[in-house]
Amino acid sequence: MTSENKKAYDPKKIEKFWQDFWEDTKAFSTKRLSKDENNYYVLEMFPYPSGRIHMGHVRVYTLGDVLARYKRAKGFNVLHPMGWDAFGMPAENAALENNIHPKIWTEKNIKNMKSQLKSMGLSYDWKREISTCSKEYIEQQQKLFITLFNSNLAYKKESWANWDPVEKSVLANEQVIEGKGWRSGAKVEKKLLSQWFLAITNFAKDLLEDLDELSAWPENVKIMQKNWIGQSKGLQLKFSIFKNDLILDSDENKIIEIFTTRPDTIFGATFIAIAPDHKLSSKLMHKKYIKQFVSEWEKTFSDEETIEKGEKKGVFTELFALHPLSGKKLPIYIANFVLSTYGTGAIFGVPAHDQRDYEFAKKYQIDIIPVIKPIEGEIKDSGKAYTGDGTLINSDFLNGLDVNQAKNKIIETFEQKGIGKKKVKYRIRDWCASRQRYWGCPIPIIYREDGEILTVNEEDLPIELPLDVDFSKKGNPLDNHPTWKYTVCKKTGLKAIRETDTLDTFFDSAWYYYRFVNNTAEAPFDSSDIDKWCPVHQYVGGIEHAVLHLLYARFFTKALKKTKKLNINEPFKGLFCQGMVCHKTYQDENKNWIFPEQVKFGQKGLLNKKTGLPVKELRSEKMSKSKKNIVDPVDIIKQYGADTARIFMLSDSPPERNLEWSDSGIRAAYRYIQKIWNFFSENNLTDIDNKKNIDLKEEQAKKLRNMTHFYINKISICLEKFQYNVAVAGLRELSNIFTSITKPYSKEMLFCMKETLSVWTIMAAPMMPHLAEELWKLLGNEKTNVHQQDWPVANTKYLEKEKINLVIQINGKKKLVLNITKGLTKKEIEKTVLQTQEIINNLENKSIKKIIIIPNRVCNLVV
Ligand code: ANZ
Repeated sequence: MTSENKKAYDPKKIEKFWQDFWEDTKAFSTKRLSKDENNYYVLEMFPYPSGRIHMGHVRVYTLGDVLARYKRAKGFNVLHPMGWDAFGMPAENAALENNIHPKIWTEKNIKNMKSQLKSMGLSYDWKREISTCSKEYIEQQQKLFITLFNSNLAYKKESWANWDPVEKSVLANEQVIEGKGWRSGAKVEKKLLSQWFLAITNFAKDLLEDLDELSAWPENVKIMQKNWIGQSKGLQLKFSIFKNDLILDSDENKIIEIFTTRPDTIFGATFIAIAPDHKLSSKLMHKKYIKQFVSEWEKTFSDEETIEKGEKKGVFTELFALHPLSGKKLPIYIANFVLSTYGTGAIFGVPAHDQRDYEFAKKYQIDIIPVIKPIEGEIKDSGKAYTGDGTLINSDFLNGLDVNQAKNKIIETFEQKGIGKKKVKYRIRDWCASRQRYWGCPIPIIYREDGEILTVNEEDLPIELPLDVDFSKKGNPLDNHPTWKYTVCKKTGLKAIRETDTLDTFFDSAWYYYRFVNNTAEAPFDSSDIDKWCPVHQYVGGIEHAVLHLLYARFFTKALKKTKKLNINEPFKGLFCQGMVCHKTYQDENKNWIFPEQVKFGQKGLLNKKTGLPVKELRSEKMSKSKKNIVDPVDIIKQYGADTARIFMLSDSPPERNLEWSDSGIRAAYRYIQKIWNFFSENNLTDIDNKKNIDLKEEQAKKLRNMTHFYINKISICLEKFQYNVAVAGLRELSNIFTSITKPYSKEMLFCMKETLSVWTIMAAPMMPHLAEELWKLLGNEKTNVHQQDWPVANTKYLEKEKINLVIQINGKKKLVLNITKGLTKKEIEKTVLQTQEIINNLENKSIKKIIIIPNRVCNLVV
């Protein structure tokens, strides 16, 4: 190509061309369903359609796309779908604020975001697109709800809920921040509501134990899940209630069951405390002061954290319990720090060794009896409970034992006496899945006038949302609707009312990946399809979903297995959590946040472009709207193209780490793409036939071939290990090599150059797919496209040729330089060095203490 017809690379035109081409030719539709051993399912967490993609999306979807494209080139039949987590609160808020219907708002956003995602050049099979608010998805999901209901895995019960009085909605504990609603900021109250629950606790043990199966999950995610499930091993024991003024109607009321993880401390128990909503408390409501205490408690929000930090309060019930070993009378209190939802809802208090009990005992002048003597130091009231290890004292037959021995002994004693049992408890609670909100999947349940609760008949599904709703009224719009909830039971003709709660959106995302496998199936999914694709081979998404979403998806899988709808145990074989995209933050003198694009360099430092006033640069943080430290990917793609954005995202840092966004980085990525494009267009290799792998004679050509194979090997390994930044570095290194070869090329070099450029282009394709297609054409491949090419294979024959100079030191002093094969392992280097005669001579009468190896560079023998 001559310099006159050399054109600059214009990503705008070129990228759009290839995106349309891929779509028209159905380049990424999934094929060969039958050949299941070669199937590979790449999934990225589907987005909430807020209307605009952000940098977090760009990062996660680029990572997934690199993997999908790479696996295709490796010969896998890849399923790479995308869809929309389309229900949720923002749509309803938009309805309120902008007077636009949630459905219209959501559909418009999906359309926008879809075109933005397309402009990133992502290789999705769009035929499999799903939207959780679509009629089809709702129908299948309602069937799943009915399955769970029929298996007693979905049930209704009265429970205390965190109530946001402004949003008029129930909040999950995570949505309450310092006692206030996460969105409204209103003080959260408690409200007793009848709600739908999913029996996730039935699977607590499996959810915990099966984490061990997940070897391709990040350790930190597994730890978070473990903590959330919260297994505790201990003793459940009975205390009998001693003399009371209750009308005791059964034996059951004469005892209190208690769960403890510290049975060793039982001789230090000086009181009993029960939860305000314990069944015994409810029997004492005739006492005015108790009723008052409980009603006060009902009004205040309390999660475990606030309880831990807050004041420990209680009331004495005027009842006593009999200590089962010492026979002492222990006063029974109702206390705000005892939860009805954990263990048995009752505790024995050991103020000397539990901080909550200690604070409580101090406040109500209850005895404090130490029973554990610290291993070192003396027992003293240090203003805190002693929770460490030690030796038992003041404990009768346990005296002298250590904590573990005492635990075993006491459990044995209680089991022998038949008044206690070893018990395992879990902290995880059943999943409250109902929301008093409009924009969610309706729960397919009716309440018949005779009191029966029934599921809707399958032929009447889906139960769709009414469109004519009034969002201006407070409360649940479905409940306020004039007609929607009124229906009739078909079987009996009796009147009935529909459930007006909708499902938590985590329900929608707990099974969406199964729907992708066949999004037109008449059942929620076809298990034979699932067998071919699932579990998902690689799931990519944010660490913020480490607990809830991933736990719910795991629960769903286990629950559906139990109901025989599925035959897999875990939904996601591999999990990868990408780091966040960060940017410096900027503030003006009044502490207003300033967008980076509004900041310019002035003579005296940073200035606000608009006002000219000084701006302070603050530390880099995760990009967020609230701090305005965001860069809009749509603008970046418009200006520089998707490949630039992709390559920058991939190269800046390891995928699991946070990434620091920088304009200079983006510009450098853009220049690199231009440079490659120029190099390819300046060297016309169209007519060089590189099909036959001829033997090379010239040194330089041989060297280039060796390097090419070295990088095929390196880049492939990096892609397998999610070291995408190193893979990009490899591409750059190889391109530095081939662009610096002096011209004119010999005939052999022309041949070898074409070989290298072809391989480079195929390897660049997962990361810079548009550029790669274009370069492929420049290489003269008229009839084929790069995304159809097989991944190159490194030939070991060439690999071994690559040598490096290894500096050998003894005690840090250079002794000699060895020319050895590149890329040896530390063990191999050690062996080679120790077998070298000169080193053997040098080491005579010396013994080696340590060998420090910096691969490919230095080997230092410390003697
Ligand atoms: C006596 C004792 C003595 C306790 C001691 C602790 C320390 P983990 O380990 O987190 O599972 N507990 C039991 N049920 C409770 C409830 N419903 N509400 C509040 N606290 C409850 O916690 C188990 C421990 O938490 C149990 O062991 C019990 O107090 C308390 F030196 O029993 B322990």
